[in-house]
Amino acid sequence: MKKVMSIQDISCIGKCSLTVALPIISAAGIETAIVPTAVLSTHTHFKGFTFRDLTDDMEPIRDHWKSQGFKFSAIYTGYLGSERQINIVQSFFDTFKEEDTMIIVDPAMADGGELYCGFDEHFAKEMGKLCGKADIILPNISEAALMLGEEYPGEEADEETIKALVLKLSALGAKLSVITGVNLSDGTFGFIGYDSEKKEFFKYGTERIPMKSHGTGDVFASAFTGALANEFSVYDALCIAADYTSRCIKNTYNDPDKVDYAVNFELELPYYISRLKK
Ligand code: PXL
Repeated sequence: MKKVMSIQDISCIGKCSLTVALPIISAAGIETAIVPTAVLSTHTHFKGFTFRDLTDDMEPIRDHWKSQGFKFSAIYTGYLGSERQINIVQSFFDTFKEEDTMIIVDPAMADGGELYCGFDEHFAKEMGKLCGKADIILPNISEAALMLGEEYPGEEADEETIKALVLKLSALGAKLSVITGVNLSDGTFGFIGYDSEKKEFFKYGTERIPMKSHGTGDVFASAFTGALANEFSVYDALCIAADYTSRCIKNTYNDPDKVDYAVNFELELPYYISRLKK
C-alpha cells in the first residue's frame, strides 16, 4: 500500500486540515501518516479557540521515521502555525524527498483577501518560499496574491487576471501551480493552473453553487492527493478533486441540518471512491 505523509494541525471541531486529510486519503486506499503540528479546540474562525503548539514534537517524529526507513509517495502540507514550522517542514522535504515523492503544498492561510487569525505578511512570504520547494502548489486567490505581495483581485477576478497571477506564482519554483476557487468565464467554478515545464495553462470548472464554505480547500487538496497517489495524472486528479468538492458543497447547500463551519465531505466519500475505480 502506498503511504502519504500529511503535515497539518488537528482542529478538533471544524472539519479541516488533518480531520479531513486523514479520512479522505484513507478512503482513497492510501496509508496516511500524519504529523500534527498543533491541536486546536476548533479551527480559527471560532472565537476563543485553544491552541496547543506541537512544534517541538515535529523534529523528533522526523528523526524517528528516518531511523525506521519509512518512505512516502507524497508529502502534503496544509495549515502551518508559525514560520518555525515552515522551516521544519522544509527539513521534512529534504529528509524524505526521493525521485518519485510528490511534494504538494496547500498554503492554507487566507481567504476573502484576509490572512487567518495570527498570520502576517512576513509569514505569507515565508509560505511562498515553501511553495518554491514543492512539485505542486494549491493556493486560493487570496493566498496567491499574499505570497506574491500583490493586491487581492477579488473572488470575481477574470481568467486573464488569474492567469497572470498563476504565471507569477510559478516563478516561485513549483513545477505546477494551481489557483483554486476561481470563477471561470463560462459560469463554472474551479481552478486555473500552469505547468512550468510544458509552459501550458490548464483549467477546469464545475457547477457554481451560491454558498461560501470553510474547509473546501482542504477537501480539494486531500482528494487531489488521494487521487494522485492512485496514479491518476495530475490533471485528472485535480478534476476528480474538483468534482468531489463540488458535490460536498452541493450536499451541504441542500442539507437543512448543515453546520455553518464546514462541508458534508463525509456523505460524498462513496462518490469519491467510485471515481477512483479505473
Ligand atoms: O482550512 C484551513 C484551516 C486549517 N487549520 C486551521 C484553520 C483553517 C482555516 O481557518 O483555522 C486551524
